[in-house]
Amino acid sequence: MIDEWPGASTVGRFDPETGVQFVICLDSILNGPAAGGTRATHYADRASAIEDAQRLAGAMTLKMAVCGLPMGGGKSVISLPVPREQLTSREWERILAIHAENIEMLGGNYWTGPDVNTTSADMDVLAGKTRYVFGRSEAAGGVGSSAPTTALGVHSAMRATAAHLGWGTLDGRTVLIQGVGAVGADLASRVADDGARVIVADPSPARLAEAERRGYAVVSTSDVLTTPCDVFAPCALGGIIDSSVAATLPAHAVVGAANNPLADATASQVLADRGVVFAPDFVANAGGALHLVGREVLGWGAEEVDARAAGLGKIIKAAYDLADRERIPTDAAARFIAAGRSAVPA
Ligand code: NAI
Ligand code: PHE
Ligand code: K
Repeated sequence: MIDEWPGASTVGRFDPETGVQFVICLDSILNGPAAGGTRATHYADRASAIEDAQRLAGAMTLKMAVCGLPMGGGKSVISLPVPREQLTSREWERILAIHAENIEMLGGNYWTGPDVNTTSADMDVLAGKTRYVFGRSEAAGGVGSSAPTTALGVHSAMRATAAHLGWGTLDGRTVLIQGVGAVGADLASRVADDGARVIVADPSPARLAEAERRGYAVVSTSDVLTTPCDVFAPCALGGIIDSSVAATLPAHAVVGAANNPLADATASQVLADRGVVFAPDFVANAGGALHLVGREVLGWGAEEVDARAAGLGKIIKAAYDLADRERIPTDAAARFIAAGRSAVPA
């Protein structure tokens, strides 16, 4: 996968004591230091960990570029031999210490932040050993979780999609949210406030109980891709829509927070051919980057950040219009927009 990757650099390290593989990918530093979160999860093998880190880093480059943020794209993957919850706190401390050392070695060319299975508390720990960390807790002088701003941006993208499809608003529409974690739960309450009927799926019994308390319908995680809805919102993990899912997904639009929800290169064309509108993930979920980079690098206040996240729908709309005009998939259109705003090639 290194042979085929046009990115700037991939660095790796193995820790024999914990059995953890560390990967940091710098996709691009053309617009500034590469930035992107730290994902801690289990992968089948080292090649899949590297490949995921590379694809996630590529999405970060596009996300920063499309928002005009002065950063490149990067990502860290901490590939765990066991699920995150099975690690002892000692092991996790050791893992974070090694990760911090790896980041420090990159000398500021890579800045990390929270991602799947890492939190602001983990960023506080990393920050004890390296300064190249976004999203520390507010108590430790950071700007805390980026999830609320991410949800705000996804909501804006969903509203723009409803307008584009001629629905006007989300009132009376069915929105199926895959994953009601930090972003998905916040998104659910936003679209419910717009009058949408919310359906959720999540493997966590506690999260489902909360969803039911709020009056949302629930479907099993295995039925997510076959349950009819107006908008499908992937807010769990990526890689869920391959070309065959794209050919059958019973939705009018896909608008969510998950990075890289499309699993192969033709899925977006297959969706487009069926008239299923796809909101490019690296635009729809850019609220988190706006929060972290806007507040911690550019010195924006919370209102400025929220106004920009609420404006992501305008970029989504521009991508839809360009896609219609040029007869190209919406993600390709958004790449052109990103390239036009930065040094990143289309
Ligand atoms: P989270 O970890 O708080 O929530 C993920 C939720 O998905 C959890 O409730 C989990 O139980 C659920 N889940 C896991 N497997 C599932 C499955 N097979 N079906 C349905 N649900 C499943 O994560 P968070 O922060 O809400 O992020 C969600 C996604 O959005 C991730 O892919 C993340 O990379 C992406 N994202 C998050 C940003 C942020 O600021 N938090 C920014 C940009 C992207
Ligand atoms: N991991 C989040 C994302 O994918 C938030 C993040 C943004 C983390 C920028 C670090 C830097 O957008
Ligand atoms: K997280």
